[in-house]
Amino acid sequence: IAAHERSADTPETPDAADANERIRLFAGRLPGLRVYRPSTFGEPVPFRRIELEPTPECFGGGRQPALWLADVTGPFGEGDGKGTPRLRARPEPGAPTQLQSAREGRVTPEMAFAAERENLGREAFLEELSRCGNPRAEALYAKLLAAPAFTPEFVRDEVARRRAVIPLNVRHPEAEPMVIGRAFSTKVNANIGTSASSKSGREEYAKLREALFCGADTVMDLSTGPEIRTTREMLLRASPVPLGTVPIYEALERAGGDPANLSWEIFREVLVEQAESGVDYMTIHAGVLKAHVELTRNRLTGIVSRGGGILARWMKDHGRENFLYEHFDEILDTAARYDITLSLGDGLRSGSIADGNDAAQFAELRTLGQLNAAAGRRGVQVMIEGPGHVPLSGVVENQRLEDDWCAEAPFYTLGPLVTDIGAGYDHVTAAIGATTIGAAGTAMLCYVTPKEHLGLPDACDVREGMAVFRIAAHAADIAKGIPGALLRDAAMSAARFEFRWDDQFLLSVDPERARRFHGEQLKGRGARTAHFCSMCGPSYCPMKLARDLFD
Ligand code: IRN
Ligand code: FE2
Repeated sequence: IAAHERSADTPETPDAADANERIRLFAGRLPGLRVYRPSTFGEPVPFRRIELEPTPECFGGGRQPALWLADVTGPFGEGDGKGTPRLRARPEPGAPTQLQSAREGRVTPEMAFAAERENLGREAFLEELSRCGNPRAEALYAKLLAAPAFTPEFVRDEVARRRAVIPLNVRHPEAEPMVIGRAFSTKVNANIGTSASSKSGREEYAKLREALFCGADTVMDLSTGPEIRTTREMLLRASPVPLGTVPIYEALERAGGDPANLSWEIFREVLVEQAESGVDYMTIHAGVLKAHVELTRNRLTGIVSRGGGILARWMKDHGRENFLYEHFDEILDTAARYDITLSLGDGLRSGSIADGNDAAQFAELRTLGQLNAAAGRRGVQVMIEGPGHVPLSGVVENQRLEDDWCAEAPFYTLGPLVTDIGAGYDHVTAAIGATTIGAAGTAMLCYVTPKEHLGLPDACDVREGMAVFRIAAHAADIAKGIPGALLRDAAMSAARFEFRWDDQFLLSVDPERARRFHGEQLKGRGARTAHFCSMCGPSYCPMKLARDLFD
C-alpha cells in the first residue's frame, strides 16, 4: 500500500481503523496457511502450502506439486484468526541453553523443529512431485532439489559453533522455534511498538498480525512511554515468533525519563522482569564505552542509536564506564537462566553516509567481539548488531570485520542504508544495503519502513517495509545458494510463461497487491486466463510469441 495509493482515496494519513480494514483484506486472501508436518521429535511444523493450477496442455499437461513455504502466522493464520496460540512444552529456567545442549552433542526438539522449517516441506514436496506425473515440473525442479537438506544435526552443529542461535526464552511457550545463522535462510525482523506521542497497544496488536502475514521471522517491541509493560505482555502472549526488546528503554521509563537517574539496579530489575515474562532476545548496548564515545566528537550526525544515546548521556553525567559493560557477567547469568539470546547492540552505528565505517563504529564492533567471547564461555547465545548508514562500497567490509572480530556470530543489521536522501523511501535505501550484506553472510535483516526518519510506522508501513525486506532476504538467499530458495522463483517463472495468473499472484511476495495491480486495467475472469496483460496487449506479448518458437 504505497503512499501514492493511499493518497488517491484518502488525502490524510490513514488512521488506525483504516489501516485495520486493509489488513483484514490482506489476511482474508492468503490461502493454504497452517498445514502441519511432523518433525523428528513429532512436533508438528506449520507451513503455507500453495496449490498450483495444472500445467496447460500445450506444455504437456499434468498436475503440479504444491509449493511449501514457511508459515509464521501462528494463531492469526489458524481457524477464525483470533484463536489462542498453541502452547509448547518448555524447560524450566536454569535448564541447559540451546548452546549448552549443542555443545554436549544433544539435538533438542527446538533444533529439529527449526531444521524442518528451513527445509520448506521438502519431503512433502518430493512426494507430491513424484505423484503428479508431470515431466515439465520434474525437469523444472530436479536440479534445485539436488542440494542436501538441512538436518537437525546440522542445526545443532551450527549452534555449537556459535554461528547460529535459536532465540527462545523458556518462559515463551507461545513461540515456535527458528534458527538464525549465516548457513540458513536470511531472516527478517520487524520493529513495532508504541511511543509516548502515539498510538495505543491495540494498534501494536494489528501491526504484529500484519508483520506475521508478511512473513516476519522475529518481532521487536520497541515501545517507549507509559504503556510499555502492558504492550509487551500482550505481544508476547500473542506472538508465535521470537520477540525481542531493548530493556534500557523500560529502564529509562522507570528512571522518570532522565538518563542521569538510571542505575544498574533499575536496569537489573527490568532485565529480570522481562526475562521472566518471556522475552526471547534483548538488545544490550554493552559495547558503548567511554573511550568510544569520544571518537564520535567530530561526526556529522553524532550518536543515532536510542540506547547508545541514553548510555552516552549516563556516562557523561556520572563520569563512569557503561554499567552494562561493567555488569556484563550478571547479565549473562540471567540470559543463561532463561536462554535469552543477547543481541549486542550497535549504539555507535553510523547515522549518515559521512560517518559510515568510522573509528567509533569499528571500535565498538571490536568490543562486541570481546563480549561475544565472554558470552560463549558462559553458554549464552549471541547475535551482533550492525549499521546503520554506510556507502554501498563499504557494506561488505562490515560483514568481513564481524566475521573476524566476532567469530562469525550471527550478524543482524539495520539496513544498511546506502544513501541519506531517501526520506519517504528509506525501506528501499535500506533494502539495497541489506541485500548486499545479506549475500555476504548477514543472518538477519532488521527491516526499515517508509516512515524511517519521519515518524512512527503504522500497519501499512509495516506491510511495505516487510515486503521490501522479504525481497532483500530472498535475493540474498539466492545469492548464498540456500537450498530450496530457487523453488519459488522457478514456480513463479513457470506460472508467468504459462500465463497462470492466479498462481503468479499466490507466489508473489504480496499476493493481494499483485492481484489488484493486474486487475486494474484488465477485469473479470477472462483477464486471469488471458495470454497477455495490459502492459503489451494481445499482439505484442513476447512470452506469447516466444512460446511457439520451438514447437
Ligand atoms: C539492528 C541492528 N542494529 C540496530 N538494530 C535494531 O535497532 C535493534 O535490534 C533495535 O530493534 C533497534 C533499536 O536500536 P537503538 O536505536 O536503541 O540502538
Ligand atoms: Fe538513520
